[in-house]
Amino acid sequence: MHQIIDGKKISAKIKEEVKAEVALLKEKGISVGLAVVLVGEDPASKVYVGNKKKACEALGIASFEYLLPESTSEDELLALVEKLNADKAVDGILVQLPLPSHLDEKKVINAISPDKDVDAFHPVNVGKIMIGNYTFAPCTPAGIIELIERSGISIEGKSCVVIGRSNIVGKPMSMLLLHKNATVTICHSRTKDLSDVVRGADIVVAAVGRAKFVTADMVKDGAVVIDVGINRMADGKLCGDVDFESVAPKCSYITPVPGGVGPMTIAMLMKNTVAAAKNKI
Ligand code: L34
Repeated sequence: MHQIIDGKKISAKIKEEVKAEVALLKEKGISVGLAVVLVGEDPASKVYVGNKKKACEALGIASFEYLLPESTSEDELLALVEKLNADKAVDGILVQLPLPSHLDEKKVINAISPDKDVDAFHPVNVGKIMIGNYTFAPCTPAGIIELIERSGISIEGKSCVVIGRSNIVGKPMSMLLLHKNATVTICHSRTKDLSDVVRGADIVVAAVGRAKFVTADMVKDGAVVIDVGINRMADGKLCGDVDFESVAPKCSYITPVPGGVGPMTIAMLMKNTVAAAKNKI
């Protein structure tokens, strides 16, 4: 029988822990603040940014939301980042990705102070993750580690296959699993015999961005399957990168979409923001 890993439940627990920490800091006269910047009108991004604001409010974290028009210039965005870098009330800065195509994501990420980079996308923080000595782990991969460990699954020595090599998920995910002493393989669009590689995995993390990419024939009996995909179908429903219906019966554990990895990303963002606030002490 497979068990469904409930990301909503686990994220609620983490948020309770973070809320208690925020309250403790408040007693010491230390406030916690997060600035979230969204450029443009992407409907999915609006939902995610809205969820981040709600989480801040529920946890007692001050939320500074900047909803900028699609027409925002790079200079304007960089000027805002500079202002937030200097603002003592702001502990964390998050520029929601993807940015409209006229804005250079690399340049914008580079402008964020590494001390406030709660996404851990700045090259300094990426380097720290590589070395294994870091304050911020990127929210989605960090949330996945929590999902696995809080479900009582041990990572050490396991064969983990990450499908996808993005800077946001695939690459940092592989590093975090490696730090947990897993044997890690990264698959991508040029991987030969991808199905064979995935079939060898004890733990599969699917971050491809293609609906129902992982099918039952690709998954070993008893595997743990983590689905990072959020694909919007024509009927408006969300669908993961895993064909849940057919894959679930073969798994020991599987995450649903929605209600799996997504809520964990937000919980870990809250945790990183508190870590940033503690760092300024
Ligand atoms: N800078 N950009 C930056 N940082 C991030 O960490 C993100 N990400 C990804 C996109 N761009 C980013 C997010 O916040 C993805 N992401 C994210 C955040 C929250 C949720 C999903 C992705 C989420 O709340 N998911 C819900 C469903 C929401 C819905 O109904 O659409 C879930 O249960 O999966």
